[in-house]
Amino acid sequence: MNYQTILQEAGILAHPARSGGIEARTPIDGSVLAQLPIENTESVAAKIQAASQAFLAWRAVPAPLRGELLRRFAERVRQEKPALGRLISLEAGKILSEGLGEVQEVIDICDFAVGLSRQLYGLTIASERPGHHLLERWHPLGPVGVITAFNFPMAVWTWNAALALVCGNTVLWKPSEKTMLCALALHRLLDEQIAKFPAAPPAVSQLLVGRRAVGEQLVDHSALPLISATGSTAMGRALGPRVAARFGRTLLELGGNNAAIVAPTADIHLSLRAIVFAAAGTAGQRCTSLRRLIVHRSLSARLSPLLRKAYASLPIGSPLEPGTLVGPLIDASAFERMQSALGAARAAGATVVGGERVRPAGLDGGYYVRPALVEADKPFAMMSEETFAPILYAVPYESFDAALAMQNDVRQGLSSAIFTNDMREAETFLSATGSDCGIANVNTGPSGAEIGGAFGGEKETGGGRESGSDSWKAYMRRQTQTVNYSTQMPLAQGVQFPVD
Ligand code: UN1
Repeated sequence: MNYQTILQEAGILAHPARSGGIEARTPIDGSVLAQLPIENTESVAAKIQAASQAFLAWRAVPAPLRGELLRRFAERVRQEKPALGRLISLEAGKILSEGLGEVQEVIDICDFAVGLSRQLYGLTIASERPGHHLLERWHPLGPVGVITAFNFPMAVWTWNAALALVCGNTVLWKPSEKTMLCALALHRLLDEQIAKFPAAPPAVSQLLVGRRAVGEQLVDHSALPLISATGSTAMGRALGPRVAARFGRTLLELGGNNAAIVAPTADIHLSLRAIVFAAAGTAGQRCTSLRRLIVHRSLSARLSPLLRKAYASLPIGSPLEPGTLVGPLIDASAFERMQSALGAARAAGATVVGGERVRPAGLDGGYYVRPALVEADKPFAMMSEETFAPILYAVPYESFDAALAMQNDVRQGLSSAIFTNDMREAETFLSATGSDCGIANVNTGPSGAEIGGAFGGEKETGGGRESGSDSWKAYMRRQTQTVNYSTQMPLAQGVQFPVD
């Protein structure tokens, strides 16, 4: 299928190429897909103003009715799933199965949000005062700024927006400049439903295409009580204090440096499949991608050749071709960062297998690489860094405690895994003294989380939680309420304050 057909089927031709603005490219061969107009300071200010106005109406709409908007949106996404999945492949470079998987994640979180729209539960609390009613309620927060990265160009916005919208907030979305078409195609489906939904003001959700300055304008605007941002730790480090300086809240999903421990009792073949998907899948461009493998020394000699063999046979090429398992890196700078990380690994004395550029026929402008396996006898400096590329560092361990210490000994804390059939190891890994990450898995890799759980991590990963469980609470304000239904005026803590 040619690129124009993919764009057309995803409804993108409604946004014709224009001169000026910003170029949308495909990592498949580096070609330009479209030129998009971008927001300016005035248009961003107008959208923030519109979001603030829309909030005044939307917050008063009953939550189950807000959920109905998401239900209708998800229905449309279901119908358009193949077209949206192909667009993700085209613009983000994910293989088709992963593109479709991401669209499924969009649908899943919408379904979750629809159910949630009837479950925004508060609490009633026992009051210490007679004739008093003490309770806790959750109220809408305000317009929420959502800044997303290229690697999950549809799902991560939906994790935020679906929850934010059922919680009664309005949403302003600044997508990555690398995946604006995905944002346009998905948001168009929501716009369609908003237009047909009398209870929803048109500005209940808005898209802002532009460069970094657009994001900064959201970050600094006092009308936005919450900024949810996904991206690098460097981005979060710059953004967090700016929002905090105006007493705004942030929900940060930043870098990961995810490890898996392969213990002596591990099922090797199961582990191998999980490892290769987590490390080489999505061309290593998930926040949850597996980057460090900590292998019991007794297994290294067995696992290493199996991994090398699996890596050597991975089909690399256009993500639109059936059978491809590894698509392109997002751009040239991702390729350069990968090469410089591999250079540092070699300089540290590690053995690098793979990592070289691959040139599928006819796709010269794309940056394809053979996923790299880097074997070393002990951790070295570069292993502490997140390189957004398919590099898997493997090091041996002797004792379980040492493996656990190695797994936790990085600045990031997103996801982690252990492969073991030893119940004591598995439970210790999941215990308070085990993995220090936001996500900890047993006998499955660190990537590919379901939407039902809270997603996010500790330390330099930023501490935010999105998606399932009670993540919705981040998008609401909590109010403690006390009602006196007696004729007396007792004070808490028995305080006496007699007034005639
Ligand atoms: C990300 O890489 O930013 O767990 C999100 C996963 C996906 C989401 C990853 N469900 O790999």
